[in-house]
Order: sequence, then structure tokens, then C-alpha cells
Amino acid sequence: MGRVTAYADRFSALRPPAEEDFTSPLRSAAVAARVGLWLGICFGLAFLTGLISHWAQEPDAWLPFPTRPTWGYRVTQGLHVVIGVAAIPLLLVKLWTVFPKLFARPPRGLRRVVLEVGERGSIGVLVGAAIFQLASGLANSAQWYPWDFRFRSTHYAMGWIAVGALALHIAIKLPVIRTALGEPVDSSTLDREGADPVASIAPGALDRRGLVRTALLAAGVAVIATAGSTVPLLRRISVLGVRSGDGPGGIPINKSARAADVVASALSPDYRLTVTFGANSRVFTREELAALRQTSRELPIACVEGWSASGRWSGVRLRDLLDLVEAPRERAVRITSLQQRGPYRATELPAQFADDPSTLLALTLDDEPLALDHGYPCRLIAPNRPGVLQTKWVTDVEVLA
Ligand SMILES: Nc1nc2c(c(=O)[nH]1)N[C@H]1C(S)=C(S)[C@@H](COP(=O)(O)O)O[C@H]1N2
Ligand SMILES: [Mo]
Repeated sequence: MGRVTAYADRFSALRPPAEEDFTSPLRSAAVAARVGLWLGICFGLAFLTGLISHWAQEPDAWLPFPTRPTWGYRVTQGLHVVIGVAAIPLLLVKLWTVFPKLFARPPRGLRRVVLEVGERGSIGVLVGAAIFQLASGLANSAQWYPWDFRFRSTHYAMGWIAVGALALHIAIKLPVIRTALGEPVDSSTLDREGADPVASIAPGALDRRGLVRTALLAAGVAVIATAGSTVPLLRRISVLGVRSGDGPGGIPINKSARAADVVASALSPDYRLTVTFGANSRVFTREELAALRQTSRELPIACVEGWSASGRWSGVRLRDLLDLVEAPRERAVRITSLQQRGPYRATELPAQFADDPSTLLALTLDDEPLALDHGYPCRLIAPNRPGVLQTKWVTDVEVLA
């Protein structure tokens, strides 16, 4: 009865809730620290794999991106997306456990107020950046772009902000974190005033251990539900996997020839591939390319959105073509598509990729002529390279100065 009147009082006075109004013992530092530990691990790994992804897309990196292992980007980017999805339930539980703190009364004394404002400010930045990263990443992996900003640079910048705010948050909270993790999860040492330990003993009530396990279980389910986009064995149970794995040759199609508006030019008898190094230039029809020495490689398409699939590609080694125009080694190369518009119509291939014997202009996938949607007449396929840079419908190869 007492509680009902308390709610009624508050309602009539339109008073915001106070920290003590939240009586659940589940909302404790003991739970927040444990869920926070896993969340911190997820954010750390997402940050590192994110840096790798950014590095892979920077053509002028001061440290050249390696071309080996061929499946490296497939693993790091698959992890990046799966970890981000796993972090969503953890973040929700974590925010729920600390929610009452939002209504904590401000402390007394100037020094304490200043400290509190600093701490709350850093938490505000952290929460905002964390929600932004997970929401924008999830939308991007579902190929849904309900925004106007450039995804890659914004997600990258916000990653630094999130990790900086996280480091500050951990530093400030370190004493609490150490106490919480050093004691059993049921210890009430760090509980808020007003938390009601009796509530957790009530039969059937979820206890703290149960809540932490449920959060981790939800993260595990999220992983299995998305990892099928990268791990073939999980494909059939991955209901949330963005790509099903079907498409010609078992490789999904990202942008179709129709969407790229290249159907006519790709099928035209006038199609030519031009390879240029300064004044040297050679022009090839598709038949002429097929008459050159053919090389086969098993290589994955690993999309930044998290899905990936491997196939056996055959075609002309890019280095063989560069030799035909007498291009020296250690030169970057510009690859241009028949596609007229869009950010991925042309890409720059750093020198280590241009010279790599596994970098091909593929004409076939699994011994079938390339499907129109996979880049017919020919497409770039290079080892350890983000899918977004594996240019389809290639018509120009130009050695850069
Ligand atoms: N010309 C061109 N090439 C492109 C794209 C594009 O939009 N235009 N999309 C890229 C992206 S994002 C990916 S993941 C791969 C996918 O190749 P696939 O459709 O053959 O699986 O192609 C890449 N090549
Ligand atoms: Mo992609």
C-alpha cells in the first residue's frame, strides 16, 4: 500500500523519480561492473577491428596494408560486425542497471559538484557515442542508410570518441569496478540507498547471477543469429544474417548490374578493357583476355557489412597485364568500372596488391563465366581486400605516377 501511495503522490506532484524510488536489487554496481566488463571487451575488440577496416580502405596509409593472409579481412570484419551485434543486448542491460543514477541528487560542495559534472559529462558522451556506433553500424550492415552523413568517416571518428570516453570512464570507476568484481555478485557493499535486497530473495525472482547470465546469453544468441553471414556452417540458423549466401556461385550480390546501370555497356560487343602506363596502352576484348594466360585462386568477397563468401576465381593476373604495358613494380593502380555514378565506380589499388600474384581480373567464378551481377565481363579480385574495393565491370586499368 505504501508504495502505491508513494507513486500516487509523485504523480500528483509531477515530481520526477528519485534514485531511491528504484528498489530492484538487480540495478546494482555488482551487475553493472560484470556486464560492463564484457561490454568493455566488445568495445575494445570492435575498436581494433574497426581500425583494421579503416586502414584497409585508406589507399595512402603510411604502413601498407598486407595482402596476406588472404582471409584476414574476412575474419576481422566478420568479427567487427558480430561483436557489435553482441554488444547491443549488453549495452541495454547495462543502461538499465545504472538508469536510477540519472535521478541521483546532486552532491554538495563546489569541488564535488565539479567532479560530478565531469564524470556525468564523460558518461553522457560515452552513452551517446556507444548508442550511435551500435545503431549506425547495425543499420549499415542491413544496408539501410537513413542518414545524410558519410558513414565511414563518421563511424570512424565516433569510434575514437567512444573509446576515449570509455577509457576515462574506466579510470574514474576503477575503485568501484575492483571492489565489485572482487566480491560475490550478491554482495550489497556497493548497493544504492533504497535497493531492497529482500526483493531478490522472493521466489521466482530473477537474481543478479541470473541477470548477468541472461545478458550474456542474449549476446550469444545475437552472435549466432548474425555470424552465419560469414561462417557457412551457421548460415541456416542465422535468422538475422543479412546475406543468405545465395547468388551465382554461392556468392551474394551486393549491387546488381541493373542498379549500377551497366547492363547495356557490359553486354555490348563494344566492351573493351584498356590498360595504360603513361604513353603505353593496350586494349583488349573479353575474348582476348580469355586467350591470355589464365590463373585461378580461391578468394573471398568480404563485405564491410559483415557478410563474406569464398569462391574459385579465374582470369588474368593483373601483374601480367601490367607487364604487357611495361609498367614497373611498386606502382599503385587505378581500377575503373563501366559504372558511371556512385562512390565505388573506381578504386585505387596500392602497389603491394597490384604486384601480388593472386590479384586477378577474374573472368569466371567456379568455372562459369562471371554472372553479369558479379561483374561480367571482368572484375577485380584481390587477396585480403574489403569487398567494397573489389571493383566489378572493370573497363580501365591505369598505372599511377
Ligand atoms: N563497380 C562496382 N563494383 C563494386 C560495387 C559497386 O557498387 N560498384 N560494390 C562493391 C561491394 S560493396 C561489394 S561487397 C562487392 C560484392 O561483390 P559481389 O556482388 O560480386 O558479391 O562488390 C564491390 N564492387
Ligand atoms: Mo560491400
